[in-house]
Amino acid sequence: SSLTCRLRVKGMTCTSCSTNVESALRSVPGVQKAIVALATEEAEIRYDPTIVSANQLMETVEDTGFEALLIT
Ligand code: 9UX
Repeated sequence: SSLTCRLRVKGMTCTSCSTNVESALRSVPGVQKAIVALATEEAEIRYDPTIVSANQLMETVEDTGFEALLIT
């Protein structure tokens, strides 16, 4: 199964920042797809909700040093 959530990621200043957040999200078990856009400060993540929760995805972003807010 899969769900998609969008997060606002605050504090990214260069493309390495967004790449680092993307890599962190993609390394989480249950994440099927993660795209992080620097310009819009948005992350779109497709994930298996039986394995990982949106809250855990937000914690993953925050562990990389950025603030995460749930959009949808
Ligand atoms: Mo860019 Mo971001 O030099 O944590 S990687 S500022």
